[in-house]
Amino acid sequence: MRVSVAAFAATLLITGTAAAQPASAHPNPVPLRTLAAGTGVRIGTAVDMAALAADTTYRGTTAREFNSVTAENVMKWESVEPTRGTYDWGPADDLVRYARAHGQAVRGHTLVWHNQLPGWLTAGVADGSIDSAELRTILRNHITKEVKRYKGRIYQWDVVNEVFEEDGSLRESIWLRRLGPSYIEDAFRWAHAADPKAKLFLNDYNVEGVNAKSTAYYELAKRLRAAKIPVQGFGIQGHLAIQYGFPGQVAENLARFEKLGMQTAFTEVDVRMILPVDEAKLATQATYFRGLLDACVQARRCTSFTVWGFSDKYSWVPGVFGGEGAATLMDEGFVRKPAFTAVGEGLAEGR
Ligand code: 9MR
Repeated sequence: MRVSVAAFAATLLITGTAAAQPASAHPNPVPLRTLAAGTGVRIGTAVDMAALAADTTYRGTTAREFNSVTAENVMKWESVEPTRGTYDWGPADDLVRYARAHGQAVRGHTLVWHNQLPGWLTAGVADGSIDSAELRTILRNHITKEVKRYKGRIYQWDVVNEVFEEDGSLRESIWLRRLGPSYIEDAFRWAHAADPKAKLFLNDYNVEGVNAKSTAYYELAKRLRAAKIPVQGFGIQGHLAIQYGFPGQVAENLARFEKLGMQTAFTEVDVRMILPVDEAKLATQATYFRGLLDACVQARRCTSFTVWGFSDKYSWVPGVFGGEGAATLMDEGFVRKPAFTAVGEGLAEGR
């Protein structure tokens, strides 16, 4: 990425002189997805299917601004197989159809996780009615069925999600406990067999910079790739908080995975703050979004930058972190924040 003077001047024309101005001063700037064209990076969002059905502003913004979408919840196991053997693909199919109609690519999220598992599965494992051999078969069928259903329509799958602890040890889960660590490579093999063209990702939070957890992923990826296991991407969620500081060595972290021949992606970016909101916090937030975006744009193989929702109206943050929020690009009334402007400028300068 090189920024010419002309391109920089064009950026100012497109997006205004930025953070100093209130977000609402630019009622109709160039869509983020237009700015992203030519950067090599798709700009994405998680999609809340209930909001997409009910809220026209939400729907319009999703279509206008983004060229990649991720199901916030409806592709997770508890959603697609709430009762054993009974599938509900409706909402996930709706998202894939919506994306196609709007020229958007779809990231698949997520095949193997310790959260949002169906009750029949966790209960069966707990009471012993599902033994380890059966659990492995169930996992294989789940991955095969879901990946095959969307074969050719999902460009990246988060195959395993959040499998390490902060110290770099494998996370305690029913998968590790019952199947042992080989469940990870099995999951990638099964997903690859079901859709050989989809890029298959590891995905986690707190792995933006170089640290014990991201290094555990690096060692895992190196080992799996040496053994010819089909793992092609490292997904960095990017759930940041301004009170904890910006992570160090983000560029170095992306580069080491790319050196293994892998793609990278930011998959769930949001930047929360302790409420109430003020101008200084919003300005800091904008620099955090921009910092991750720039790392992606400047990396050689960073393919997508996805925000975990674009309006505070539907963000998961306040429900989980008491007293925190305002983590997305737009406020609850869909007014663009300085962070929105910063992302637009980062994309414009990255072309
Ligand atoms: O945003 C999702 C929220 O609506 C769900 O209630 C929650 C359940 O655990 O999952 C949230 O999404 C998570 C994502 O799937 C994986 N990384 C962390 C995200 C935020 O918790």
